[in-house]
Amino acid sequence: MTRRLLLATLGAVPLALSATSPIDASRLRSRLEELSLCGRVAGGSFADGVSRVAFSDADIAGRALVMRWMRKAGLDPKIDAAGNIFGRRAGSDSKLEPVLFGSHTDSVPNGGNFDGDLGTLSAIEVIEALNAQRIVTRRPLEIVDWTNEEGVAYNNGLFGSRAVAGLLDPGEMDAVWQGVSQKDALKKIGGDAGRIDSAKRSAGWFHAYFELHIEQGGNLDREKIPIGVVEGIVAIDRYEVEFRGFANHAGTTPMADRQDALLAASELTIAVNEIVRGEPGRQVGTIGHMEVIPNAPNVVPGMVKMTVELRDLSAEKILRLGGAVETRAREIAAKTRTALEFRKGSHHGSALADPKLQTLIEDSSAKLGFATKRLPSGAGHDAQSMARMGQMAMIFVPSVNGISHSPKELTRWEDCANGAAVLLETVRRAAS
Ligand code: HGY
Ligand code: MN
Ligand code: MN
Repeated sequence: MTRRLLLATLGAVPLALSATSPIDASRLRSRLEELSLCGRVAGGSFADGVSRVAFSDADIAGRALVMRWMRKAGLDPKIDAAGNIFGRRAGSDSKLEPVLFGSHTDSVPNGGNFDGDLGTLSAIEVIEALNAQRIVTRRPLEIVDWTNEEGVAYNNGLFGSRAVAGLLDPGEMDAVWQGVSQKDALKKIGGDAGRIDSAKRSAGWFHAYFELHIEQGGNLDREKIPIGVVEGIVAIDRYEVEFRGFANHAGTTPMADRQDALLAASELTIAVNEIVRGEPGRQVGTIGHMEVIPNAPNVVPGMVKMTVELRDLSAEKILRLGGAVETRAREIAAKTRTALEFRKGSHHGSALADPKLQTLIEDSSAKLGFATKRLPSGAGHDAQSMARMGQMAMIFVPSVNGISHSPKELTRWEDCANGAAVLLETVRRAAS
């Protein structure tokens, strides 16, 4: 046994996928590259990332590719009322609950080529590998491409998985975004708002849920560890904030007479940073979206619409921080003589991965010669919706320099294939 193989067996050195790996690494790569064409900027390249926001034409094109590849793997893709795409592979005992695994293929604007895509396409690769090995698992297998995980559209993420888990917010189906109703957007992707309740499944409908995903942080890359085993996923609170001032002439309105909505929004942006960094911990706060109205160089901004997003493993902490942010927003509105609307946009509870499934991922990784590390997820995932219905676990692979939600998002091809191989081994064991 070579030294490298010995070290790999000990889990010290990642063993690049041997040529005999059942995962077809080159097909996974070429499909990730092909999917990246859906939402690529005109004249761009793979390195320019994607804009494949849910319900967009690019999203629809990406979903069509996923369904084509599911069919090629012998599945018969079905779209539920929430637009989720499911593909089921029979097991030897059809009475058993399936092992469910997958991810999403919608992206943020100017996003990366791996967030969600790796987990969704690797799920198809797992089916292809089992077909090639003529393995029939005892449990049925079900793979999924979730609708609107990112929640850029309608400012509320994990839409498809929340619909399945019965976690849609009251009135959520009446939302309108960029002039399109949630109902019409769903119709575009084959969903049906009128039957949205039919997407809901009962708790325990699956035996276990697994999701392979890029870490989107820098821990694994920095420590040169090929596989991450997620311990838990953060809680995420999003607020919609509006400051209403008074639009007026930029040249003739004295500074003292202004009701400048952007001044108020700017002060709140700095305040959020101060409040979130004002105590120890790994909590984060982001002002990611801001709309200035009328957004003209020679007009004092009359209105600003913005989002405040807070995240931490502790839902209690971000609830408390959200209260502090709202208090500061009211003080700023009074000081700038602007009117404030401060609304809770969405709350996604934190979720713990199942310890037994974490061990299963570690054992699968060790068998393949991959070192592992347990870590929390600062990113939200559909797995946190599935955690409300049963046991879930996530497999991470390194993000180079921890960059994500950016065209610079990058996971090495070898790490993509490693992740898919661990997903295959984990699913095979869980379904046996
Ligand atoms: O925003 C997130 O954490 C995830 O990438 N949707
Ligand atoms: Mn994601
Ligand atoms: Mn994302």
